[in-house]
Amino acid sequence: MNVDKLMIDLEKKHPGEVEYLQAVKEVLESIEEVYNQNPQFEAAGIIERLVEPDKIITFKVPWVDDQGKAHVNLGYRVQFNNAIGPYKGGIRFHPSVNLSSLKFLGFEQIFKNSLTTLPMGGAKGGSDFNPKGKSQQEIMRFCHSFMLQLWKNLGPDTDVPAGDIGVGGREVGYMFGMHKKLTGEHTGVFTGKGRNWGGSLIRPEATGFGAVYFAQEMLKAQGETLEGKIATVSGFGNVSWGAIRKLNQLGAKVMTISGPDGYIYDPDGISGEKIDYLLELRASNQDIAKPYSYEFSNAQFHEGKRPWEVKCDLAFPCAIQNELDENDAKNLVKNGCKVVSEGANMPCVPEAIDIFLENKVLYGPGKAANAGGVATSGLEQTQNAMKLSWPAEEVEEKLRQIMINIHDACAKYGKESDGYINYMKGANIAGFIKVANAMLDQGVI
Ligand code: NDP
Ligand code: 2IT
Repeated sequence: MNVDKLMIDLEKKHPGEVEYLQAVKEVLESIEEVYNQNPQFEAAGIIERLVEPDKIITFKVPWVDDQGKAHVNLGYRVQFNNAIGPYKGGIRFHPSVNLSSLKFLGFEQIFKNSLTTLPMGGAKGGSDFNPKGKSQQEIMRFCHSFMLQLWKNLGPDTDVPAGDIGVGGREVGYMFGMHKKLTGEHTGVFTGKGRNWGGSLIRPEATGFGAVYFAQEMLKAQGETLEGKIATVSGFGNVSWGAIRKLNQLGAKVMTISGPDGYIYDPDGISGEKIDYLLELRASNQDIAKPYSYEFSNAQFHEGKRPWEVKCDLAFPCAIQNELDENDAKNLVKNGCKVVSEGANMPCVPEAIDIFLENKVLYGPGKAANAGGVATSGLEQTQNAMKLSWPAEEVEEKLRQIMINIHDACAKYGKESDGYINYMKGANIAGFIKVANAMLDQGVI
């Protein structure tokens, strides 16, 4: 494999798909050596087949707002690779959604799902629909229309979506409901379902919990713990919420949350009733930053800024891709940050990752650190197939063990001669090998 040549060819085929090309390049650079040591991969064209999705479904999503006006959004499902299991991955509703962002997310999902050790292929879907400011009825109509187009491509053994940005339990409920009506079947075709109709008891918090467990393992490998550590977190969505709760439980202090408009710094720490208050604001579809700083007077809102300028031991980017740039990485290193655990998918730009690796920061890439969400989705699928429900403690213990196993797989392939663990390299190699071997076994299809 020649990474430069492959990237030039891909850029020609998919011009302007910036996020997708960024995600592919990172994986190719990490696996190049292993790939070239295994000529059977080259002979079977594994990489050329792996970088192109199996199938892309695109459709329009017409819907009517509360004033009776019609709108049209674009809908997609990128079914990337199902070598090790049925397609699996979230659905994102956000104005930035386009084919490039969903291809990057679907590509990352292949390796992430492989790392969980569960039988799940990689996929992602979504729409450029913006749920912000929409009424409950508008969201329901949109979700129903989206599913009317997509349902034929899904199934518990075919493709199993879940949530992502802008899609939580409510949206999964509406999409599942329409799927159930069209098929007449109540199956595990979605994960992140309601807790009393098939959902795993800790799926909403699982991604954030997992990102903290991953950070805990990275620290443990250096003989350290989370106790007393200062953490910065970005976003305040599903993933950030889970991360903040678990950080507090394990003795760390959380100083920040953020939104697209800026970040909140709370010197007293964000915990307990403050988290409940934030959840209430979020549920009522309000902006959270300003009301929070009025309610808790020591908190400061830094408009237009990102939390990475705050001194911390641990950083958890949990919002969106490319939200932490080279300067942010320099600031974190200068301020003594030891651990970066990505709750979001690809939140750090490549130049920021280089800075972390050069400075021996413990950097947990999203495909490993945030795999707890999809892993718990995999557990939900298992429970649905068995027609059983496991208690929350049992699911969380399985999740914790999966995160330990992912950490160890990354360490196995990412350990360098001086003992530093390059988790990015380790995650890419460990995730890749399993999928590549499955593709070899199944022939050129
Ligand atoms: P949510 O929609 O629940 O939350 C997203 C949060 O990020 C919101 O607080 C949002 O603010 C904020 N945000 C959006 N854009 C920006 C920006 N440009 N700068 C700062 N903050 C921003 O999504 P999730 O928590 O589910 O997802 C967050 C990330 O985690 C995504 O990268 C997703 O792909 C990844 N992920 C999610 C998993 C899951 O299980 N949900 C699993 C694995 C990864 P506002 O609401 O004000 O727009
Ligand atoms: O990025 C992700 O891993 C998710 N949004 C969760 C996917 C899933 O199927 O649970």
